[in-house]
Amino acid sequence: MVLTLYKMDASPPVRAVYMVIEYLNIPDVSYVEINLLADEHLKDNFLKLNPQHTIPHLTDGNFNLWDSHAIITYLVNKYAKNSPLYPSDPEKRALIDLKLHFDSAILYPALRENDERIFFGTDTSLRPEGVAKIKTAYDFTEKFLTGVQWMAGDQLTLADISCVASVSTLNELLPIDKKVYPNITLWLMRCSQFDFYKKGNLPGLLQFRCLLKEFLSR
Ligand SMILES: N[C@@H](CCC(=O)N[C@@H](CS)C(=O)NCC(=O)O)C(=O)O
Repeated sequence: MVLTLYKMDASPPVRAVYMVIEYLNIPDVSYVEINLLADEHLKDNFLKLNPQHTIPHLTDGNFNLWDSHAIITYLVNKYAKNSPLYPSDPEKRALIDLKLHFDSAILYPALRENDERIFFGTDTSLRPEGVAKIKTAYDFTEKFLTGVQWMAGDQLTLADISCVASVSTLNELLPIDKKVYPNITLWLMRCSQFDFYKKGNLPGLLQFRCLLKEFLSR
């Protein structure tokens, strides 16, 4: 069945899905552009698929799925059951799930709280409470990466892909100080060496950077 991904490249969770598609080499994915800045996610045809009106959104035939974390685990379960990205061992998988929930609950909300006020409001700088949320997110991430190379276990997994989409984008809003956050800095460099990152994350990250610059200089 042909997969269709509803997307906007600047969106970090969309880029997490792109990276997994790249890593797993999934063929024949078609793409539908949803321009959030033009409210295309609020149109009836998209709301019928996804009442929560978020991207990324995936259709696989008649099957509809949204939330990047649900989508990337579905893709591995369906297309690459034995992939080291999401091992089936219960403990290894649980630690990956833990970090996927960390992304959902801490990293991505820190991003959204800040960028929503800029892209959909009138703010042209970060608010102190927004900065504090990003610092808290960085502090946790720094601790998680102490003495280890990857977010969950001893190899790159879905946890890294999901978290790096958010952290690389947070870095555009509040640059990561390499003296305060040496572990995050090294992990970000490690992740950015991979082809799937260069193809799946970098182009949209650069679009995010341009949009941010444009909106901050209004
Ligand atoms: N936890 C969700 C977050 C999805 C999300 O909030 N996406 C944003 C774009 S980055 C969006 O669609 N915003 C439009 C809206 O919420 O109405 C995921 O991982 O997919």
